[in-house]
Amino acid sequence: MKQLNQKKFLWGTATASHQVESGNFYNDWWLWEKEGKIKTGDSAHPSCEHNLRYKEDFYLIKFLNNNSYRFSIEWSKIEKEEGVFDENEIEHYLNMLKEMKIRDIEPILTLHHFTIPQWLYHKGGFENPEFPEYFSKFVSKVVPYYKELANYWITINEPVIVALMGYIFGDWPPGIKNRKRAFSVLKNLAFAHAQAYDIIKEKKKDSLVSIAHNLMIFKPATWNPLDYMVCHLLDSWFNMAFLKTIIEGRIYSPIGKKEFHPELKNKLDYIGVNYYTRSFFKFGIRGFAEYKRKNVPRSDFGFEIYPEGLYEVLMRLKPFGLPVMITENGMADKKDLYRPDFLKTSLKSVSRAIKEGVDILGYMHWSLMDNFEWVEGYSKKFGLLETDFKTQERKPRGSAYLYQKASLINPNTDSFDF
Ligand code: IFM
Repeated sequence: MKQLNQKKFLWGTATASHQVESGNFYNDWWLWEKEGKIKTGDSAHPSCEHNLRYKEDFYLIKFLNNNSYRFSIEWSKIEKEEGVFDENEIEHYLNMLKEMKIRDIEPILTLHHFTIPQWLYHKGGFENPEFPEYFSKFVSKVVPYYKELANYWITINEPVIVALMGYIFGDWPPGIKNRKRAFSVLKNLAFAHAQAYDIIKEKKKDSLVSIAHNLMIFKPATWNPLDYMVCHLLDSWFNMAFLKTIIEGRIYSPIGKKEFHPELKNKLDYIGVNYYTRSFFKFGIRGFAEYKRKNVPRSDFGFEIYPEGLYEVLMRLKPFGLPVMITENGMADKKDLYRPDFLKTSLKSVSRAIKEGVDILGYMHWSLMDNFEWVEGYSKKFGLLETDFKTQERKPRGSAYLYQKASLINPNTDSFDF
């Protein structure tokens, strides 16, 4: 197994620019919001004003005993017009990085977390065949500013979710329901990632670059072999295809037909994994469908609460022989009723996977504070800290105190005493 010579275990939380910043008026999600597509009618502005309050938020990160923080920079603020880069915005994120350095917080810098600039949206967005080049220009511009302060990079957050929500379900911009177009988006995202990977490595050789990949557990609803077949297919499409494409350099089905592109090969230094839940599936006359089991505990989002699954996904990734970072894990639980146990079991899953030989770099809880949950608005509360959106006060939930204790442990050498 490739080891990254890791000194410390990274403990942190994760956020994304559009979800926590004010003033995000220049991306596709702002247009989506103006079209009335946010179920709750909420606005992403001003959200948590993290762009104005980041120093106080870093104080809270230290209060949690965290030594790391995953955040994203907002492409649409930096490049409001095609090819015109806003130096003030670039500097803003540089200042954030400097403040992290002062506080000994290791940044995990995400370059793209769902949103794209409006000018690119009007040119076809993710489907534009030149999408990888547009993204590369942005990446080439910003990396030189941040490279001295950032070691860990995430090029693209959840590429499969981008394609699924925007091009298959059509619930996210641009609201398309067309599988073929979704697969072409995934192909573009694979090339965009690979080019960004090369740019970052060229500018700073020892950077550690990955994507944040959402992995879900698919379980058959019955003993019917067809249910098993469906789950196997979903696992290979949703979980494996994109990952294998950027590791092996072959464009896996359904994104492609295994055609080999050397420029896509070995483009991960570690695997960033976002894990939330498992789902049951059943084969029927109209194809396959999700089977919602009754009487199982669910989050406020309706996801089954299954923290043991984190161990399963970590073991699923072991054969790739790459270090893994949990780049997101968490649940929507306004009352913090289930989160403490969810957190405990998730962290025990991490410990167990480490004992069984998975090289784990760190764990980032989603999220630091309640924030704008895309089409769900502010209705889903993922924060360790509760956000009062009127006063901007952040208040630790019970789980925050638990996480504070956990973050003092090095799971490579010690076990959790919950
Ligand atoms: O809020 C999102 C995040 O932007 C991407 N991963 C899942 C989170 C919770 O739904």
